[in-house]
Amino acid sequence: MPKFDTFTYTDTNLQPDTRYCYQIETYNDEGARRSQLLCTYTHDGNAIPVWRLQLRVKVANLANAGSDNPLRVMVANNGQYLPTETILDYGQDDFERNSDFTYDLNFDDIHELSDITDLRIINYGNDQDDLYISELSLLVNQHEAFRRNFGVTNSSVLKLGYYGSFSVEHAELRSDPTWQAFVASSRNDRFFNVPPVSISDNGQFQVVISREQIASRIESLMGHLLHADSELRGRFKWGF
Ligand SMILES: [Ca+2]
Ligand SMILES: [Ca+2]
Repeated sequence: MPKFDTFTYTDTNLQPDTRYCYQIETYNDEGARRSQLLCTYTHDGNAIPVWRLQLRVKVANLANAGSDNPLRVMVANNGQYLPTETILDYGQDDFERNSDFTYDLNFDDIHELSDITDLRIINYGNDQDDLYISELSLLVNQHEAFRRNFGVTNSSVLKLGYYGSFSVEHAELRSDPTWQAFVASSRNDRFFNVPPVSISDNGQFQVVISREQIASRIESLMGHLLHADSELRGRFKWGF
């Protein structure tokens, strides 16, 4: 296309849940120039809603397995949006040896299941404090949608050193048996992804948010902001 023109292009006949990359070439009398590649994924066509996203972390029962560092979690790095990030730090002693805890995650730009294109966790802190993980699960709508079991021995557990990270890319996520079972249940059971509801006095459906859920989501958001918000960072910490 000529420089300084604007245009719209709609690609058609795309495959579902597939990564596509685009590049624009502009030109004038002096030659042509290409943009960077911009990539994103198509939706899978199932339109499975997401109303809660959680990460379960089981810390290994081994010496030095626990960590005082927060865990940075990034999902949906699909190229269209920045990854949706949560820095996990609840008002408790997190990631203690042999602990098993489920954290809420932010899901701002995740509207449906297939927006979850990848998962990445990072041992995020200033201290050289390794974290050893035995099991990881991603929960969507309070059901397990991905699981990785690293076993319990020193040679098998996932070891996250100083800023060490673990990533699950698109193909691995989609081929995970837990993911496939989640999608199958979503397609076969129309109530599988419906949040708890009750009927109000005037006959309307109301979504029921449990005290556990509201407390956990606020605790997750506050812990995230203590690290992510420049106004709060370093000025506040949880007391316990
Ligand atoms: Ca904490
Ligand atoms: Ca440690």
